[in-house]
Amino acid sequence: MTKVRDKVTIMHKTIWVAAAASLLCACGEQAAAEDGAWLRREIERARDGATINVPSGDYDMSDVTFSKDLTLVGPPDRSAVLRAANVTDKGVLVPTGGANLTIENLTFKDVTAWDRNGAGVRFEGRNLTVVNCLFDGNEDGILATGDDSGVIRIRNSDFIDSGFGDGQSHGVYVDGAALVEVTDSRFIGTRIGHHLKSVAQKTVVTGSFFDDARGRTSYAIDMPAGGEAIIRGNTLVQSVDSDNWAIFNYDLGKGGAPVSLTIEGNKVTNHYHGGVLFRNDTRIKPVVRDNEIDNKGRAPLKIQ
Ligand SMILES: [Ca+2]
Repeated sequence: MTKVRDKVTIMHKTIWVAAAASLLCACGEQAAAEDGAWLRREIERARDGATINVPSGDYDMSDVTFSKDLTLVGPPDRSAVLRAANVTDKGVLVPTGGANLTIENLTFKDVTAWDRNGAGVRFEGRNLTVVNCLFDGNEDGILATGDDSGVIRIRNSDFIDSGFGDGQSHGVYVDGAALVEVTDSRFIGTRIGHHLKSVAQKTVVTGSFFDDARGRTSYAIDMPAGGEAIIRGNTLVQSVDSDNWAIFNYDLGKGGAPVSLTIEGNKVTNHYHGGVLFRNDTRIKPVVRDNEIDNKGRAPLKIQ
């Protein structure tokens, strides 16, 4: 009898909870929104150029592909969390075919893929704008496979513990664009890969913070197709166990052309025993000035 009574009590509780949930639903969109399927439908139904407000919640979703222009906006505390419980093909959001995407105030978390390049945003569109987003524990925060006329702008965003750990995945990897611009953002603990890898024709990084932390990060900024590069007013920490000795890399390992390299007004703390501020494997003469280097390693960091 005791067991039956308990069951009845539990049933009453269940009914009460269900009633409360439906009341919440009647009050607004909050209760229905904690559901990846809901957001996937909203994206499917949205008109070209639409803005979708994404309420606080836990959105389990993968490989949401679209070719229209969209803006997705979460609450300012970044409590709308997009993640993929299952292994994805490419990532969570996958804009394609010339799509322009703006994301604001969203969190992307714990994304994996079968090829170890699971991205919060796998960007195959044209222009991408990222404002106040958090990328936490993904194999790639953003992997943009490139439209050579595209513009990728990242502002006030965080990339924490990115990378599978095999050196093939990064905080942000842009494999072709006209411009990559990173402003007032933070990259911490990228695992073996680079915090930022840009194959864009122009790369501008200002006011941002890069810390290898416990990630054994390789380069803070890798520019393997040269181009025009401006790295100004950033703060960087190279760890004692960084996967390589340099903080910035500028070469033509992925084609491109040498145009210009400016490294100025950065503050660097170097724990690595030796190493260099930048590696330049091209003929250009970089502009390097007003950088502050605080050496903590047994041998000093050289400039080049
Ligand atoms: Ca390094």
